[in-house]
Amino acid sequence: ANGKASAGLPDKILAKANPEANEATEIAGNIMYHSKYSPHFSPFKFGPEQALYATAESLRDRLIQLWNETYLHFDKVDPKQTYYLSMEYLQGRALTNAIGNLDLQGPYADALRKLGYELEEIAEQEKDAALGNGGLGRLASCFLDSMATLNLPAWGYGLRYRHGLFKQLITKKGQEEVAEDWLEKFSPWEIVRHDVVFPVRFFGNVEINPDGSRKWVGGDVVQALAYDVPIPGYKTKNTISLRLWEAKARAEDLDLFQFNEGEYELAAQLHSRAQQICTVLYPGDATENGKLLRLKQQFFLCSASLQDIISRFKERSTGEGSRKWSDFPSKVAVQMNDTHPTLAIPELMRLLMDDNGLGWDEAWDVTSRTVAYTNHTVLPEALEKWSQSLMWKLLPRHMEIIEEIDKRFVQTICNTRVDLEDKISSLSILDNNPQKPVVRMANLCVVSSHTVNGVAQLHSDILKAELFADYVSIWPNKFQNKTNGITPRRWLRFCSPELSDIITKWLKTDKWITNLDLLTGLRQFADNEELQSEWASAKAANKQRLAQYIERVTGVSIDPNSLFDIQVKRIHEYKRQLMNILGVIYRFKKLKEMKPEERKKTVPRTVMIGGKAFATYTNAKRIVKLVNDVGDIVNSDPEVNEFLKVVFVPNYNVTVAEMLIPGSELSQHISTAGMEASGTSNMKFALNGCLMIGTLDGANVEIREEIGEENFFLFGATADQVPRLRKEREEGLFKPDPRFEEAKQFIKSGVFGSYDYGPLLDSLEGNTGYGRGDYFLVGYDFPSYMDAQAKVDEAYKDRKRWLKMSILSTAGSGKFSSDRTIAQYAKEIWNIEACPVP
Ligand code: NBG
Repeated sequence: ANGKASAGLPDKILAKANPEANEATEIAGNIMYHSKYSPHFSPFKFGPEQALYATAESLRDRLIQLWNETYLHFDKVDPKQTYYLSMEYLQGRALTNAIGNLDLQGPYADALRKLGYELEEIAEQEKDAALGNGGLGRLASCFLDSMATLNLPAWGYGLRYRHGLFKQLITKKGQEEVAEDWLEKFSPWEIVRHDVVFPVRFFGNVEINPDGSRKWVGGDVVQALAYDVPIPGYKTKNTISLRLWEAKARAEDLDLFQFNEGEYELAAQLHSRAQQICTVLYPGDATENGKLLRLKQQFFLCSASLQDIISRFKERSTGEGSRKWSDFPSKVAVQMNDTHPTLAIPELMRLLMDDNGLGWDEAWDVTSRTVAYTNHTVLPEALEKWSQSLMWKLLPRHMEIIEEIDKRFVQTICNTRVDLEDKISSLSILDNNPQKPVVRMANLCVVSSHTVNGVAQLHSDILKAELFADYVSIWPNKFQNKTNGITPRRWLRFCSPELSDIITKWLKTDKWITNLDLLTGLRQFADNEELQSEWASAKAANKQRLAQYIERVTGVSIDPNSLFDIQVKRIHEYKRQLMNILGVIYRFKKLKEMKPEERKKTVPRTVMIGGKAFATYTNAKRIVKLVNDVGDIVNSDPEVNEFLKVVFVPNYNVTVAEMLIPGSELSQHISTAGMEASGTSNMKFALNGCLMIGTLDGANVEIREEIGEENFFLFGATADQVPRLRKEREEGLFKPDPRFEEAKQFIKSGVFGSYDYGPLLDSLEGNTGYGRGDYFLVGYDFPSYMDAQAKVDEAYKDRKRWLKMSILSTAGSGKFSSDRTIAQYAKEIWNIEACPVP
């Protein structure tokens, strides 16, 4: 019963005839109800934007219901619950995901059609919630989807940043940053909890009570107010919470006297200081003020979340009589997503000792059995170190606690491990170097956590063998690996429905959506011509859609029959977008030198590169500029542009990824071995049948193992060779490949414009400002990279072979479901069990 054919008939009569229509009618009614009675716009308007908000609110009704049922069920069963603390979540859009997870795709599409809209068109209206930077933030969001889907008692905690990650504009100057505005109107998904408010203190001093206990007093107190974003599981009632904190001042913090004296700013200074906390994600930290603000953000997240966790622990204990604090670790698991929430450790200690009267030993026992830490990088610049003086100023009581943890740790080492005595200065938490005394957050995490994990096998091995080697000798069982994963709902089922349907058809089940290992069932059909042709047409449709998108956002028209080659991730020298573009430059030069009939024999390629550079990371911004300049020249070259196009995809985010990944054929994961902890886009691409060119780094290693080495274009040095190669490079023993020299020379010749690429090119030479020339070994890996690229071209010419490899990529991606990752965290780190709502 579609809207048009049945026009005129009362919906109630139709509804009886067909239950699907019944649901669609009800939904349409609900959408109209919200448009009318939860108004955010002038009445009588129902454009696409109004339709989006009303549709989202109609879904939110269901989510609230499910959230409540889940909460009550957890309350009743009282299972051990995990709390995932993360400064970042990259949720992206939520509409398609919510409709899909609630299994309401058909009814919602019908309902909107009745109202004159296509579901896709309405979904396009939604803003992308980007409360994070890159892989680490998106990982947290994938984890929430899996926690809900696996019915696990688990919640996420984060901050409700007013402005998410900046919007990237590409101008003649290169990247420009503009404030992002996901809350410009409002978010239809969040539910404010005016009754969930906790005070968070900053500055002040420590007082000693008559009984010797200590108390943190004075300073500024701001209020943390909870906003819940419901996270629905896939085809389950369980709906968990992403609880985001917002900072607020109290009414009485406004100094009315000063205000009436005309001192408006002074009068409202507490309000404005509170407001700053959640204004932006990652405020610049070059200044002292910036550092202070970041530390405030971290503490704000930790303090509010732990107060909330403790109050829930107390609340739930009333049911079965008084519960002992020693039970806390069997009811609560706290996972720290990288070192950003490290302050959870001293804050939990403080809350236990100063507010709840526990002694040190008891508080330490509870804390160290509760918290666990995930490390996401070995890059030294990303291992957080906070200045001790800043910490004393902002968090005096926490510094006392950290000092005590450190003192006791060092004492234990001295007493039990004489062999480690000369290592103490690097193992201790406090680095008391008089030039620059700091707190080493990773050390605090390792010393205090019951479990520490890396995010891919190679990364975890490196942690154990290098970064944390001495700790391993103290606590051999503390260290684990949890290879990252991605949610197959967002990253295949919803972003590529065509391919999903084909998979379901051939596997004769859609159970793969929650049991991704079933994809191996595709292997037996990898050579099947019928599957191959269906596969090719789904891929072609996705490429077509992508080509239209690219033309719309960049104005560049690309050939849907060319090989779509994509590298999208944060711009960073270790990720080596520079190597990619140097390869493109070399290809361009060779194409220029060819005769027309020779060119015709080459495989046409469209190279797409996207990603944001941190605002103050100059070399990364130069890379963005270079890619854009190369694109301008190549795309307008009439001899070559039929065979090569280069596109910089602006403003890469989750939404853009959902468009790019399904349409990709080759993706690049080409970091210097040992530097990319895991990577997660590599998993998304592989799952979507995209072949990879890559180094033996991060999760690439495991992906290659799973999909088969013959289906992976491997090149480059291995992690264990890197130190020697760097040394040789420094000693001038490195002989560059002529192709590498030619590509660099071509840039220097000025073909790509007058921008000064000197500093960027210098970074590839022996003596740069760092004194560590070509630290990322672009020069060393370039020849094997180019050889691997030649193999890609060869393979692409053989359509059947390529399609087979593509099917095998998808078939081998089962391991990389975040359901598998989260099930392992649940069993091996958190010790929690599923708690499905009946
Ligand atoms: C990033 C790593 C990636 C990894 C993600 C998620 C940080 C600090 N680390 O390789 O660089 O995939 O974390 O684990 O953002």
